[in-house]
Amino acid sequence: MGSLRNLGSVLAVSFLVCGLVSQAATKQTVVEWDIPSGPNMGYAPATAAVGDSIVLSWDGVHNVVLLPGPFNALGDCSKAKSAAPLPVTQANGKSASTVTFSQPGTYAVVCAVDGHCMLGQYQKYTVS
Ligand SMILES: [Cu+2]
Repeated sequence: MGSLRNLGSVLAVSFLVCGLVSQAATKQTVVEWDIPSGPNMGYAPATAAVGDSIVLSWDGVHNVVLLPGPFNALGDCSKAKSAAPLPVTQANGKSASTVTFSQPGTYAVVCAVDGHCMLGQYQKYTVS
């Protein structure tokens, strides 16, 4: 009986450790989503791991499209128009969409509202 109880304790600790490890392994980043302005025009390219998510949060009229593959704003902003924007949630007067990376690769997170992408409202991600 004692050994069964020990086994139970070991399993409980194992599940706890696994839970902590998996929580630490994925990251959620919040990005204020807008047409960039100021001296550093545009969003700096970023890296992420599979399972990480990006919450893009905004006021006003924007949306979020996830484009897989290499991205060059000059040629590829127009692709965002034909892709479906991600679902939007509303909270505290702000809108938000969440991108969760499920596969490694290169991606661009893009606003498909007219002209916003060409004004720099996109961010490239390398996911590994
Ligand atoms: Cu926009």
